Amino acid sequence: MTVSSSTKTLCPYCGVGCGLEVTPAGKPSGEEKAMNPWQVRGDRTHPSSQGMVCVKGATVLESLDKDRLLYPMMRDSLAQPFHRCSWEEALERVCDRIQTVRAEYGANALCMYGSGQFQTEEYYVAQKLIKGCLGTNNFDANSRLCMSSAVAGYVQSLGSDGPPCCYDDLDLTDCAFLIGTNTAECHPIIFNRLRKHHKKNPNVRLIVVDPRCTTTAEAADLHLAIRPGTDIDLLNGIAHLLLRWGLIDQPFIDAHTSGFEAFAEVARHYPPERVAERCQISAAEVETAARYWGESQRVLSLWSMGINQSSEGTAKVRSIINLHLMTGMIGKPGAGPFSLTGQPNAMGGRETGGLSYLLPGYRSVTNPQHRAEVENYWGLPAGTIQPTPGRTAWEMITGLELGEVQFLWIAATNPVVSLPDLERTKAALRRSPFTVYQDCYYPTETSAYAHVLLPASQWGEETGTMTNSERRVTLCRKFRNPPGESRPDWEIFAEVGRRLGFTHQFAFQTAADVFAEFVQLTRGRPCDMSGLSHERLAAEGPLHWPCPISSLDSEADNPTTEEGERRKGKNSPRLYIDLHFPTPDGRARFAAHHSRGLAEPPDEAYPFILTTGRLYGHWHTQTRTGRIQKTSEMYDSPFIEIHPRDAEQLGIQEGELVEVRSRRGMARFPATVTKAIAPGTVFVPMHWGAMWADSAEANALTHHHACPDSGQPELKACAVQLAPVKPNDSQSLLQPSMMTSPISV
Ligand SMILES: Nc1nc2c(c(=O)[nH]1)N[C@H]1C(S)=C(S)[C@@H](COP(=O)(O)OP(=O)(O)OC[C@H]3O[C@@H](n4cnc5c(=O)[nH]c(N)nc54)[C@H](O)[C@@H]3O)O[C@H]1N2
Ligand SMILES: Nc1nc2c(c(=O)[nH]1)N[C@H]1C(S)=C(S)[C@@H](COP(=O)(O)OP(=O)(O)OC[C@H]3O[C@@H](n4cnc5c(=O)[nH]c(N)nc54)[C@H](O)[C@@H]3O)O[C@H]1N2
Ligand code: SF4
Ligand SMILES: [Mo]
Repeated sequence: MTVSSSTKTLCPYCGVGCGLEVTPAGKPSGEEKAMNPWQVRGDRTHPSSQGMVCVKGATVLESLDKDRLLYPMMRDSLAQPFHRCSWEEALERVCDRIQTVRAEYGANALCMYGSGQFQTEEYYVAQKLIKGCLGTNNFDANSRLCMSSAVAGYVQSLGSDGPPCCYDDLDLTDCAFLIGTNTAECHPIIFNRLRKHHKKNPNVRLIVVDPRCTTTAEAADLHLAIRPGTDIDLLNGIAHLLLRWGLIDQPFIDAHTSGFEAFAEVARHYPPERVAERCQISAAEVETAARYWGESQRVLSLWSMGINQSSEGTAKVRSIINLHLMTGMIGKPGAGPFSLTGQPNAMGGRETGGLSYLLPGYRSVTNPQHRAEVENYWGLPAGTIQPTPGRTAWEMITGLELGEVQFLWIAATNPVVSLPDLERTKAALRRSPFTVYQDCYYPTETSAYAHVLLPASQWGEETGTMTNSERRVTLCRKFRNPPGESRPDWEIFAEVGRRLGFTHQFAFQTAADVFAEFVQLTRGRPCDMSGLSHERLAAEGPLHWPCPISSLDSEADNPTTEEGERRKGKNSPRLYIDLHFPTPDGRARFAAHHSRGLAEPPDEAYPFILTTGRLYGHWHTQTRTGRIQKTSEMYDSPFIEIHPRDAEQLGIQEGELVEVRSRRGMARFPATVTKAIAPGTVFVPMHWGAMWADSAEANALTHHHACPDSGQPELKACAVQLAPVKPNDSQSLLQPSMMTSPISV
């Protein structure tokens, strides 16, 4: 057991990636009996966070021993109770099933649905097992619901995935453009840093684009409360004015981009009056935003789910990048398009190929050379890796409906809360012939739909790496033993691989071995991490990629320049500082997009736009934060935000229960009547699944329609109708406390 007096690790929650330090708390005595044996604080030496943490990082220890899944369990059908079984029995059943399904239906009837909460090593071993050894690309992750539009946008516009900026840019920008992100609640330590810089420097502008007046928007110099789904109109409107005023960087455009003319032609159709009407803001507000852009030397755009979770998410991302390209604001300190990663290791997922069209090292399954490189490295026969993308998360659901998916392995995600159109999702999972669920907690909403439960160890119980939003890789060290019989995810995947006959491919002894194998596959790729190892990260602390091994000891480089640092294998904080982009012609590409609008616009029957999102103290489906006193006490219950004008029209009073219906489902929430939301739009948090409240699931209402380029569903907008619930109906509808028994299907 690796217990030392102080263990440096990373916060397991959001993509800010704050360093944490865990120390033994000393012996509990007297009334302190319930005291946790560990205590946690921010790691002052972590360069990304410099000792800062938010409430989630500060309280995470409390969740470690609550309701853990401690041993494997199984049952023959969902109608039966689970019974405890040995790892031997559980793995034998899983492997038998994989073999039978492969033989009877082919490898494409097998699916794994994973998570940005895997460590990089776990992601990598899963890719090798599913896409390599089993020969199906049906591995997808919850990042499909999260970052896939950012990935597609970066690839299409810049030639490769990878956020080009770093957190130091937060202190260097003179205009922060925050669009579709509630940074103050969801990336709090990034927001604190930006806020400090903004407060200290009166000339620095802060623009926030969000249909809600969030905590983030409250701090802005300019808040544009646009109608949901009108981001492209606004972005094209800003471009229109920059063109009209000549505030563009023509030499940059000429030397480093392509497609400008087609884009400029589109932007000509977006005069401020038209944009104002579409976005339901004033023309003066559009002009102010454009003026801030035009007057600034270093604009830094930050975005997250208000952009990505859209049926035109990729086009939205590309429209943000357009503004950076036309003003030359990329590849220099303080400027650039900077997607804020949601989960702690969504970045590592991208590096290891953790979506159904990717392969490790920012490779693609559709590229024959990429497939050959990976097959060769994995010691597999040519042609093993399939040339077409596998199923997206939602296509796994439709595959179950059609009987095409016969085996589903879910790990480190809770889809019975987080996937769209939950009634349909649940019905499909009920039909699943065989579902394996690998999680740390029991019960969760998803465990009710599984045939086999595999207990995973989690944060603090296994050593591995994660990459945060600024491409910085941290070694997350183990400080306690896994409870019960739980095991690290990568060990479970590797064991299954060996049992299926791939002993050579899964001979890893430690996570460090896995990492060493993985980083070799990134050699020469845009996300080159070949200079990294667990050993080096332990010795030097967290490091940025690109970090190639090739010139670790090169004498010729000038270490005082960023490029010199990079070539010496040191951490390189920014991409594209040479203004060369990884496209065939080395130029970044403009995109010419008009908005297509929402997939399900409001109409007479469903007149409101429902948007969904997050709260500061909760993490997703509450598997951890719902079990922590401080964070669970921060919010009494779920709620729906509704504008006073709409509330009055519908006869809804503050605190009254509102029934919300979409074409797919129903949910009920107490009303929060507030001007913080635009009229015509309502907001509910995503955190309350069936375990934590009755009928308060945001995703009972949402739809699955997704961006055609990224496959990311439009979780941020669907059409709903509202009605107050009559007082005598409202009894016992809300149970804010957690249910104690496993929920049934
Ligand atoms: N406290 C907390 N922090 C988290 C998480 C958590 O669960 N809790 N989860 C992490 C993860 S995985 C993620 S992905 C991130 C998400 O981080 P964010 O994206 O910041 O969070 P959300 O609340 O989902 O959505 C952000 C905002 O988008 C706005 N929005 C809705 N529709 C539109 C639109 O059409 N246009 C624009 N411009 N804005 C729109 C919403 O009003 C909302 O305020 O947070 C990470 N951090
Ligand atoms: N309506 C609506 N829906 C949304 C969103 C939204 O904004 N609106 N956001 C979407 C986004 S961006 C995201 S990222 C998803 C998040 O949705 P989920 O991924 O479903 O949410 P989590 O609650 O984080 O689930 C993670 C699970 O992994 C388990 N876990 C933690 N660590 C480990 C580990 O090391 N190993 C294993 N095996 N398990 C582990 C936890 O116990 C938990 O059950 O929700 C999506 N759904
Ligand atoms: S900002 Fe994110 S990474 Fe940092 S402590 Fe909070 S949840 Fe953890
Ligand atoms: Mo996310």
